[in-house]
Amino acid sequence: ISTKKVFKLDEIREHGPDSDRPWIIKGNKVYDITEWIECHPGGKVILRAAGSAVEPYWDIFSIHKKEDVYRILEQYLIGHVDPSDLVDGEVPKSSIEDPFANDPARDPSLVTLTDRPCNAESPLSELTSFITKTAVFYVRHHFWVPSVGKDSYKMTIDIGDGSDGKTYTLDDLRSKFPQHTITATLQCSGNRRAHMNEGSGRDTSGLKWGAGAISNAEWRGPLLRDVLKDAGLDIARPPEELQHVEFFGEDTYSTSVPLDKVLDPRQDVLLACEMNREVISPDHGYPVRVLVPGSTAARSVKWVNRISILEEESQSQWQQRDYKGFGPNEMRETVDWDNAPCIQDTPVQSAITGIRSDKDTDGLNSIVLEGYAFSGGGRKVVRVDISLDNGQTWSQAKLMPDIPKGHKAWSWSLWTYQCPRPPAGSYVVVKAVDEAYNSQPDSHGPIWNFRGVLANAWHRVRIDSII
Ligand code: MTE
Ligand code: MO
Repeated sequence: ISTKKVFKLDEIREHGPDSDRPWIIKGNKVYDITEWIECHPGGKVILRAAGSAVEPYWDIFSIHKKEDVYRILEQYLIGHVDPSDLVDGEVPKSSIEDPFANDPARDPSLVTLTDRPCNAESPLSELTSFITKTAVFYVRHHFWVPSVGKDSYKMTIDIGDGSDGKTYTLDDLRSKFPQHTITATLQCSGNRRAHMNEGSGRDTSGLKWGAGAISNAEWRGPLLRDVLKDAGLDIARPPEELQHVEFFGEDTYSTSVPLDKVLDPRQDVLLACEMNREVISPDHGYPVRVLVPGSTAARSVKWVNRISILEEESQSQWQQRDYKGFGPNEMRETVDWDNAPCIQDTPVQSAITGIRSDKDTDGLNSIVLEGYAFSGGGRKVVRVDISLDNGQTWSQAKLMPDIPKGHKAWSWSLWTYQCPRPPAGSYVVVKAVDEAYNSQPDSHGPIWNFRGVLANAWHRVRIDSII
């Protein structure tokens, strides 16, 4: 296709969200984004701009304003806007509805990485209690917070038998099924990405989370398997070809988990309607979120309104082109996304969240270290090792006696460690071991991956930096 072509605005408008070949305008250039939609990190949301100028959307979604995005777009250039349709050299911009207008007010102590969409860490000082208060539970959104009314809320369950599926109201989910309570930690696949960048000296793509993209809460709601059974799935003997369960969020986010995980009553996969004994807050999925304990948090879909049983994994961007790990030599341009497994269970992790000065029983200067340790798949943390000399010698931290709820260890273990104050400039280090005797790697270089996921090397902190 020649990129010298000139298009009238009327013609461009025909290539709107519902057309076979959607176009967008940026500046005075016209792009056919048909091929981009499939690999666009935001999925189909880009269609909002189809048939018109993209700038008003990118003003809102400011993460697009960077060179690599512009470079991708250039591949789809098909021509220019007819100069006679331009006003002062620009396409007249229509005002658009701000989708972030309904985002809730947030606790100022959250450590905000991006505002629109909201991505915010829990302050480390809040991660020293077993249950994280809802207001300071980390927030990770790909889009805005959709507003879903509790009376208009409907959940459709499609059991993969070719029928239209069965629909449930919030009241159905709350009153027709036994309600279960679990405590479970959610951890973003990108937790500690900043540590991976710093530790390896190599940058990765993605938000630079420290150790606060993780939190623990109490969740309550029906078991998803009970709802699937009610919708007609033979949960004792599901059809052999059905292997995956896909969750769709009101914000267009979607992803899937293996059906086996959902059907096992001891895996505690919930349709959570409560978080910390209150209705779920808007940021965490009001009115219903899926809670897949032990799996990376990306699978716990918020504002879920449709669930489908499928033969294959979700084909969404977030299943197929994100949340996968690769070797330290592999780069975005050459990796084989299709053959890499998506992250479900996560490896063992730990971090130091606090160091404070104290006096020991003899009145001598000491320090108390605090932190969390967590492993995926419900594997319990059995030991936390501490070094005060950057990994030369070790001793064990004390695991807190918190009592998690659920069939497996879905919650983190908090730990403390008291010791004489080491000399300034010392590095204190933590690493944890889970019940399968998995341990953490000592450094990030060998586990570096270009997306910066699964950063779980030993956490080292220079002692004078945070006392
Ligand atoms: N669900 C929807 N619908 N939209 C999202 O953007 N983000 C996922 C997951 N579920 C997301 C979602 C990711 S990547 C993470 S880490 C967790 O939600 C974050 O959950 P939280 O915001 O309650 O901490
Ligand atoms: Mo995430």
